[in-house]
Amino acid sequence: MHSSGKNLLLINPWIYDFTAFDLWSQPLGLLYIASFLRAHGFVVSYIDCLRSENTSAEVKSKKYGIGNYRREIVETPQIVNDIPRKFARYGISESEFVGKLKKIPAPDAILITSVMTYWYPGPSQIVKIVREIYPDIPIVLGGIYASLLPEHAKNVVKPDYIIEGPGEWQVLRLLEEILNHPVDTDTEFKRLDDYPYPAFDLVPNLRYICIMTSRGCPFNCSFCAQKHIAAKFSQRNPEKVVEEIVYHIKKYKLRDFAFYDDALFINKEQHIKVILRKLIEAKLSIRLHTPNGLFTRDIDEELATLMFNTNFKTIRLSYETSNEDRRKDMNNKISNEGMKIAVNNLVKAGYSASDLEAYVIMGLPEQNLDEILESIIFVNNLGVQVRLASFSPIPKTREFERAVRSGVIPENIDPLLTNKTIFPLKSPDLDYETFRKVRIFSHMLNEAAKKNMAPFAENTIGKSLRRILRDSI
Ligand code: B12
Ligand code: SF4
Repeated sequence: MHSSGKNLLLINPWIYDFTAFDLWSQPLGLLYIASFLRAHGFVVSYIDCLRSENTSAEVKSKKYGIGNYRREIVETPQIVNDIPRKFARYGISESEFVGKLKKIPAPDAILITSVMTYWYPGPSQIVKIVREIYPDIPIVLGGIYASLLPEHAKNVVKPDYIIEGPGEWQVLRLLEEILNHPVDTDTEFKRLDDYPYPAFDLVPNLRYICIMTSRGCPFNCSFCAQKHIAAKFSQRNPEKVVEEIVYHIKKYKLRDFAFYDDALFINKEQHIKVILRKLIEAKLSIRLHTPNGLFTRDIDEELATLMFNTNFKTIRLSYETSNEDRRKDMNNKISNEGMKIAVNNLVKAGYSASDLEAYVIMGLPEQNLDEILESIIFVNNLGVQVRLASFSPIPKTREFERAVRSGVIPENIDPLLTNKTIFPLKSPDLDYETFRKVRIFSHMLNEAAKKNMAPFAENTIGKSLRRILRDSI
């Protein structure tokens, strides 16, 4: 039994960036919080600044539900205006936002999420606007930026309350207190599997579903902040995961599912393999996607076959770099040999190598151009598509601390300067032009891989081409 009647407004802010793309990107944490609070008697309204019923015609959807957001060029913030690219606000227009704000039932509290640290202008702008319209309503900020940079958020975004880390219980307790509204919490929400499914019914133009089979990760890689965001590593019951997928298929009639797990393949015999076998038994017509990099060392023949048979369409492998020493220093969970074995297993299972993608990281401190090119070539020699990911130091990570210690960045760096488009330019070998050429080079090799060509393979032509390449970039 829950008391009810309190209205909450939940907001997913705009993205301000040089580039943004809807790569199965939902504010999943906020959608979890929405259903959790509904289950405790609150009435929830939702404004998603990135999508709208009205602007849907302007959002070009590509295959599998991903696509571009509506884009509006805005003034580039002073601190990054040396970057020769246009700065934009992605999502609905400000007037559409204000129009929606005025239509919803007057809220008793406003809850705003935040994702990338360098997207803080989004929540900041939202707080300004909602304060003008609802000056006396408490504003709560949570999410990744709020968890990693609470002090910055307090001073710059200026919400009334900040919640760090997993938000379901914390926000419930806070709302009880600030709204003077005790809620009967004699509920069964003790484990992840007890949580109600994320509230996808609130999302305008829902085209895909994001699914989490676990929270957190048992590792602690030098560049990753998950330890400061997610709770202790815990996995859901495989049967419950399949039940959730079946529920969403029935309710939304959608086929595309993207896994949001940090570490999907951990404990694979008891977890992902069981989930996939059950999905096969259920004979569902689905397409699965893993935009987050997968642990390659876990992809044995059986897992590869299960992935093929459950229709994994987007497979992104964590590779990062061909430099084994650096890799050990970063996390030690991938090896060149392990990468070859994983690709072989996936090919044996039925994929063509060029269906697969591998993340290569660029712009790491002290990473030179040769290392990046070698890594791209290694992936291309396997026939796999390269996905360049740009390194940027994330607050609270070892890489961030190292960059501060070595004087590369000040401790209180404006998060805008850690934007993934900008930060790699600080590496000694990479200026904007080189960065652009490396991207073009990897696109060219990706096209070659689609035609089963590896121009830089270990043969005489390949060796000679490598020499020419080094001289020309
Ligand atoms: C899924 C994911 C993605 C997805 C989509 C993300 C999205 N929504 O747009 C994809 C694959 C596209 C992606 C891409 C990237 N990502 Co990413 N991603 C994640 C990941 C693994 C999970 C995020 C998530 O949804 N978790 C699930 C939900 C349930 O948790 P949550 O959001 O934290 O929500 C909880 C709390 O935060 C809180 N909460 C959330 N909102 C609110 C609101 C209120 C009011 C309250 C009270 C509480 C609250 O309660 C929630 C429930 O417990 C995180 C790592 C992590 N463990 O967080 C990295 C992470 C967010 N990504 C990161 C990075 C670096 C990237 C990339 C830049 C990588 C690259 N170099 O290309 C790209 C670029 C993204 C872009 N669009 O520009 C970094 C963030 C760095 C930063 N500076 O902020 C993270 C933290 C990983 C890391 N390396 O440490 N990512
Ligand atoms: S990078 Fe991946 S494996 Fe490493 S700590 Fe983060 S989530 Fe875990």
